Amino acid sequence: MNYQKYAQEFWENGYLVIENFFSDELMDHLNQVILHHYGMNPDWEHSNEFIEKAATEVIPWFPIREGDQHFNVIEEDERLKQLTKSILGDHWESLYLMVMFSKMGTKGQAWHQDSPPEDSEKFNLNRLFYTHDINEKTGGKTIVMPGSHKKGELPAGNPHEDLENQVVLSPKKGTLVILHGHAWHRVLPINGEYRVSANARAIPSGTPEDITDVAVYRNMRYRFSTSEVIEER
Ligand SMILES: O=C(O)CCC(=O)C(=O)O
Ligand SMILES: [Fe+2]
Repeated sequence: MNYQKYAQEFWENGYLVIENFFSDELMDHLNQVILHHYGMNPDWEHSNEFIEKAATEVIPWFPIREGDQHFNVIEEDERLKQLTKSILGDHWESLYLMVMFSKMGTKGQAWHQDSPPEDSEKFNLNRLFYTHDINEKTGGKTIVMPGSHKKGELPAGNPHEDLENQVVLSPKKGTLVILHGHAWHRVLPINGEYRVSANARAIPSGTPEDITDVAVYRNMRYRFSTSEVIEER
């Protein structure tokens, strides 16, 4: 794997897609672990205000934080570590591993940035992997705006509208998507029985651990730790 080339591509576009990064066997196994954890009809965890206003319907789970060992193999993957190091430099750190589950017929996730972009040095790195195919049938495709990690604040506007030059990703089982937290991104509505993604987030050295506490949406900034809208847009 040419880590330097991948890092260059990442810094140019704000994202990177590598198919077949993880094996089908590992992904099938983790998908089972995930479905076992959630069941098919899990309760929402976010406040109703957030779900309505953010137009984001996803239920997070932090398995490693809860002592579940099944996902350690992702954090310990040497290729993923090397790739992360070539992007973030030495002394990068793992932030947390978050699984996201969305039910059939839900909205996906509106356009957002995972953290405010005012300080370009302070950001999280999403290391997303997919335990099942995301396609026309399942819905839930991930949309990214190339180069937007360098464009500052996501413009205010309609939470889910198509934007010119957006790129639609259909990650397959085992695909790794590396995505800058300041890049503008969203997830389309879910058509299949469920949609699952997982994200082993990392940070460059010197980044505050609560970097992802405030997210930027087109209609607000939202603080997760206190469940409050801190700015209307
Ligand atoms: O599930 C995805 O494809 C993207 C999720 C996302 O927005 C994130 O992990 O920051
Ligand atoms: Fe995100």
